[in-house]
This record gives sequence, structure tokens and C-alpha cells, in this order.
Amino acid sequence: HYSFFPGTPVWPQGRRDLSFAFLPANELSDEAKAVFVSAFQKWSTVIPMTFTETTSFDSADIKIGFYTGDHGDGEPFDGVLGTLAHAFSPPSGRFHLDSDENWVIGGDISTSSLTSAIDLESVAVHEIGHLLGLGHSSVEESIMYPTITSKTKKVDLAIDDVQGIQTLY
Ligand code: TQI
Ligand code: ZN
Ligand code: ZN
Repeated sequence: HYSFFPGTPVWPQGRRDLSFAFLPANELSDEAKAVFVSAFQKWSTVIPMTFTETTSFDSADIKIGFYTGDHGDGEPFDGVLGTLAHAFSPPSGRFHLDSDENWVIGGDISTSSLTSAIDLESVAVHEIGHLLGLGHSSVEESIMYPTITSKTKKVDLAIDDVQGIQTLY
């Protein structure tokens, strides 16, 4: 079953069109950016919220950045595997990913030669759930289940994820 953060923080009423931006220094490829767009769409199809890219990182509601190790928020990354990414509860909008992971975009990850390959979209859909206010779920099929196996892809919302997010928005 789905859960929320303590105190059930959400984006306030009236904040239904959120902007997101990529850390300019990361110089992400269009292909990588498209993964995040697709991940946002999974959620925007089931709730009355939209997510629009802006080039202004500082003023964006949701700030997406890849970082290595200690990056100044008290939650350092740890190299390959372990923590892959983290996102803070609403209305923080901070969405950080560990640069040291072997991120895979698209294609068939199950045949990747890297044992530590991690599907970027799977992690993005999960972290956006956190950004919107979902905690972890006890339902194994759900996006918000707190375990991901390397070399697997899980990008479609389960009924449990939909019920959880529709309770919030
Ligand atoms: N990062 C953890 C996560 O996003 C960070 C975290 C731990 C957390 N406890 C939390 C976030 C409680 C919010 C609330 O869950 S992670 C997965 C999963 C991670 C884990 O790098 O371990 C995914 C990132 F759920 F599959 F294990 C993405 Cl998909
Ligand atoms: Zn961080
Ligand atoms: Zn999580």
C-alpha cells in the first residue's frame, strides 16, 4: 500500500503547473532530457498537474542535477550502486542523481554488459513520486516499492501508485 511523508506535504492548491530545469553544468543530451519528460508524463496523465521545462534553473520549481559524492545537502552520494538518487518532499523540488552510476537510457537494459546498469527512467519515475509527496509502498509491483534490481526496467505506474497520487491531487 502507498504511503505519504510525515505530515503529508503536497504542492499547494494553485501550483498545478510546475516547472523543471536541468543543472546547466551537467550538459545533458536531448536523449537524457527526454527520459525525464517521459517520466513526468507518467504522473501527469493521472493527476491534474503539468510539468514544463524551463531554462532558468534557479527559478524552476523542480531542479534536476547529477552530482558526485558530497554535494552540499548533507546526503552525500556513494559511488556505484548504494544510493542512486534522492528527491525531497514537497515543496522542495530538489531532485539529485548520483553521477557515478552506470545510467542506461532506453534500449533493452536486461542485456546490458554492465552488472551495475541502472535504468534512468525507472529511477526518475520513482523520484518524481517522492517530489510529489509519495513515500514508499509495500506493493512489489508499484513504482514506489523501495527496491530496484539492477538491469531491470519498471516505468509504468501500478494501481497502487495511481491511487496514492490521486489521493494527494
Ligand atoms: N534513494 C532512496 C529512494 O529514493 C532515498 C530514500 C531512502 C528515500 N529512504 C527514503 C526517499 C524515504 C524518500 C523517502 O528511495 S535510492 C529506488 C528503489 C533509490 C531507490 O537511491 O536508494 C529507486 C532510488 F526504490 F527502487 F529502491 C530510486 Cl527506484
Ligand atoms: Zn542531494
Ligand atoms: Zn524511494
